[in-house]
Amino acid sequence: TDHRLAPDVEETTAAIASMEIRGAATIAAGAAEALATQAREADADSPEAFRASMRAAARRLRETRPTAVSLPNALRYVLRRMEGRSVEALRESVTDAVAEFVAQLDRAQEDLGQVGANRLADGDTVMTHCHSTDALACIEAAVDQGKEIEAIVKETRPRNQGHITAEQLREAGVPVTLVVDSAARRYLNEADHVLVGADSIAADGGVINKIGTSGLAVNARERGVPIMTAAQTIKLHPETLTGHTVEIEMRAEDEVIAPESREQIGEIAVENPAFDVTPPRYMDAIVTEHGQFPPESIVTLMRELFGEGAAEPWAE
Ligand code: RUB
Repeated sequence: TDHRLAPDVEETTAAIASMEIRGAATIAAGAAEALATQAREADADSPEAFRASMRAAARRLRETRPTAVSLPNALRYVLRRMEGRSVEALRESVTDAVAEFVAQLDRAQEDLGQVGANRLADGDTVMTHCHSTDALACIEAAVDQGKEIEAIVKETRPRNQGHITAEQLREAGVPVTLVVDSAARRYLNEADHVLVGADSIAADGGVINKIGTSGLAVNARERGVPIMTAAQTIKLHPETLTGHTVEIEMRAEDEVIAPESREQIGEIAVENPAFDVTPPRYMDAIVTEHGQFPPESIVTLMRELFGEGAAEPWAE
């Protein structure tokens, strides 16, 4: 059967794939809002057709990028709350669930920001990697508490999300020093904390985040600089409870090297993994809206919040 997707859903799908919408929390909010759009615009003539079109939209959204678990977690949250005997009732249950999900996402970020801010002292310098709204929430909360914070921002090749971080920190009144990724170890001498986000957190406490996070964590440990991950619980990866691993997205090689340069070099391989895994022993704390956890004990929270292990709600 042909489950036509609302044009806005197609647009969101393309925007996530092209990284116009990016970062795990923002992807989750975008996907949830696309489900609300689908619910509003689906011209289903029966409850079954409506449900089928919602599942089709969820499957399409899910296929966009593989690593940030906040995306399937958002889709699960909404579809599991879809209920009603009429199309109208179903539609309302979806739009209500989306509104609740997005509000919860914002509240979680605010709450974890307070927790993360408590780890930062007046006068501290924080080193960042990539662009994480959860990580920025910690620095912004610290600034709101009246602490003076400075930042050393890694540019984060190949896509330079560090530029977004630099701009947002500057807007928050934080003095920023931008450095190339390979300068990170040198500048760890001047950092009191390393603060990163997460796309997924595995049951063993492994943190999956932008490529380069694991090397940064090892260097930070060697320098004695504490490193924390700011990650609301939507980043917990339920499938890792049953032994699955987190898929690391491989992106296009033209993000790494321009086609002309590559042609000039000749026959070489280019690889572009977007994420890596930081083993729990190199991470000091995972900061969530439920407080901070040593990575090794995050599994308790994961079981509590995601332990149900039901069938995927978008299955055909
Ligand atoms: C973004 C990235 C971010 C996490 C957390 O990668 O690795 O650190 O997604 O972000 P990309 P947030 O740019 O490839 O999406 O805290 O905003 O969820």
